[in-house]
Amino acid sequence: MDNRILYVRLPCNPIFPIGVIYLADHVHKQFPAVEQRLFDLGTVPPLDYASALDTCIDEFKPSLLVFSWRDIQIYAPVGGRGGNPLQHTFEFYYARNLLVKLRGAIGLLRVAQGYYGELWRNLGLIKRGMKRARRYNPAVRAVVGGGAVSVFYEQLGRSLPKGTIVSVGEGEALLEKLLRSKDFLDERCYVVGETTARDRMIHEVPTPIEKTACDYSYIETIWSEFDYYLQAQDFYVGVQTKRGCPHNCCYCIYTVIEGKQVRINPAEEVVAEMRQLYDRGMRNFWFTDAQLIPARKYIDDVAELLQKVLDAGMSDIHWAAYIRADNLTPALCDLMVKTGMNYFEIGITSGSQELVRKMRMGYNLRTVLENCRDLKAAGFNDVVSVNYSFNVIDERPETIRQTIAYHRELERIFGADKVEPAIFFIGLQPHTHLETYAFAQNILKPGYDPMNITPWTVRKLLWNPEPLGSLFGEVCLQAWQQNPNDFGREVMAILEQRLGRAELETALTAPISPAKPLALSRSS
Ligand code: B12
Ligand code: SF4
Repeated sequence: MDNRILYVRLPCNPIFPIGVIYLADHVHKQFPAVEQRLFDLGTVPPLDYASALDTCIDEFKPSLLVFSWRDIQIYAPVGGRGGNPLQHTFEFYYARNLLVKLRGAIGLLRVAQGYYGELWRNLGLIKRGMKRARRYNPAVRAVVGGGAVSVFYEQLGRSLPKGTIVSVGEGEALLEKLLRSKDFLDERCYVVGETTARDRMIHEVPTPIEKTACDYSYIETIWSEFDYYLQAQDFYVGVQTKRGCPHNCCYCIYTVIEGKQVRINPAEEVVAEMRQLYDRGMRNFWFTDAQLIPARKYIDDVAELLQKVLDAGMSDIHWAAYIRADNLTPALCDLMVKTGMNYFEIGITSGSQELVRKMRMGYNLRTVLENCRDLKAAGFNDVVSVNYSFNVIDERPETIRQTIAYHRELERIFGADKVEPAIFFIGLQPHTHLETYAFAQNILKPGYDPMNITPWTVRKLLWNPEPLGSLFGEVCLQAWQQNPNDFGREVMAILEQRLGRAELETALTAPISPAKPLALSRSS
């Protein structure tokens, strides 16, 4: 039987499904004769998921089902799909008023219902799809992958049908081997009920592939919902310019999923890909790299890319990305502004150099400020989101005061209305240094279930330990009460009222001793 591949992007907010698009593009380039179809449940109303999937399978009769699952974790500083999970959790744990606590408990129940509901629904869709496809191809196989599977590959396998291939990280090489009927088990994957995930499999180096411009004239022939994303003017369409991040930030799993080896897609290929989208009317792009400029040595590559964007005449676009703002030069800032960067996120986590060092983040906060001044001088006048995760490690009133001083300096540079503090509390993820630290501190025991969201597990996974945990709990509750629509700024204001602000210089200098980086018993 000929290979017929159906890519199913499982339900998710409508974010451009770049992962499955790249997979289908890669397969098409290797196997032009293979029939493919792309089906994005992100564009289907929830009540129609099952029937729409059935219809698609009945029409296409796939022999291989590729399920892509983007996200599972829901903790964010903004309202999520089940309301604001962070707010409900904090109400439940930290509210003194019993009514607010009760409201938190009810909210948490709703969050749990939504979370488990989505999990079971997605697992149900995979099983349903398999059953339906078997009517036409008894030997049909299923492969599951995507961001959520990469993070929770060990846990998800327990609930998937026997024979399902569970994949970690990028899937191009695995699909290629599957289609060539080659042994694929040396890729980062396992088969449910037949093999088990190798110990520390996620840490294995991904098989490098050479990325060329995605061929959108092919993609539009296999994907009828493409227009959905083209028509809405506010979508940021994903374009990947590189894979990998060389850093070691203690809470981050990107550097493991994508690997530490940075692999750059040739600038002309990236621009050729953007040009195809541009010609179809797209003007907003999100460079989906874990970091657009992972280290100083990649500055020239990004400059080359942006120069080529300009040379290609795409002068009316906007773009956004995660930016490590310690890796900028005045010339690069100039290009960033000229090419239309209108939003970026910096994940400094703390405004205290001491803590940034302890979290192994490799940022020099003084350099970040200098580079931000260059960016402003180059004419950047849009929004920057600064991600702060309080209380990760060794937070003290003094380090909070330093973070406030740092934040106020960023506001002085860009304008207070342009700097959005995004207040996160780290959701502990498996395979990170922070997890190892939690084991070493007896906060978690090996074998815990990171997907479990019972209140006692969430209390540990949503990282906000005492002695400061209750203070942050109270401050956040006050901020939601006083100004729910500007939560981040309100948190900063309350913290400043309560604790004051340090001298900027103290934020920028980390004492060499005793500020040792996070001490762990195991290295990766
Ligand atoms: C860029 C990014 C964003 C951008 C997206 C911008 C845009 N317009 O595209 C923004 C900032 C908006 C964002 C938001 C969020 N994100 Co995000 N994001 C990422 C990031 C850094 C890259 C994703 C990406 O597009 N990569 C490029 C494409 C090409 O890769 P890909 O989609 O992963 O697909 C490849 C592989 O996964 C694999 N693959 C995919 N499907 C399949 C299927 C099979 C069968 C196989 C074999 C392989 C395979 O092959 C593909 C090609 O190589 C990842 C982390 C990371 N480094 O992967 C997090 C990540 C996807 N995000 C995540 C989350 C949680 C979110 C949020 C839900 C956070 C929140 N709580 O608010 C939000 C909201 C998203 C929503 N649905 O509403 C999680 C998801 C996993 C989880 N923990 O649940 C990730 C993995 C980060 C993490 N470690 O936690 N995100
Ligand atoms: S720089 Fe960003 S992507 Fe890289 S390890 Fe740190 S947090 Fe993760």
